Amino acid sequence: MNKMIRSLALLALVSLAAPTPAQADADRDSALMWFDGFDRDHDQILTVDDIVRGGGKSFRRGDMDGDGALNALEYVHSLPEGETEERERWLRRFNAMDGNADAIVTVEEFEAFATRVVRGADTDGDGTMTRDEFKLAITGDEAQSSLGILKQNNNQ
Ligand SMILES: [Ca+2]
Ligand SMILES: [Ca+2]
Ligand SMILES: [Ca+2]
Repeated sequence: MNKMIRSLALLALVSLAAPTPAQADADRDSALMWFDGFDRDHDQILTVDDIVRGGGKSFRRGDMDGDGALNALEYVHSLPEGETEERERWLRRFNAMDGNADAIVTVEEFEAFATRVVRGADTDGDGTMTRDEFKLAITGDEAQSSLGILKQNNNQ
């Protein structure tokens, strides 16, 4: 059960439910860009703290109405016009972060999301997520098998 929730969180993050290989590649690239965006010192290792710290910056930058949280428009605001597919990915990511589905992502929800992602990908259990662990988590067997789960759910 835990394993399934973990995988689904990662899938939601990276949107592996793409129907074509080309889209799956683009989804993976987008996910890796997400990783690299938080890896400020380029050591290819992320902790929950790294993500939370990086996220805090985007919260301050993106929070246009000053309510201390991000709505979907605020979240995708920095994306250039015309990036339709990437916008879709970001919105899926937004929904994955929005734990109580009230269309607003709070700092607490963001922190919970960061924790889920790192725990889900941290296969050697050292509390950090390397870029390789992350890559494996979004492309490995576990992701593949839970992709089946996701498809079933979509078909219901
Ligand atoms: Ca806001
Ligand atoms: Ca929320
Ligand atoms: Ca690790």
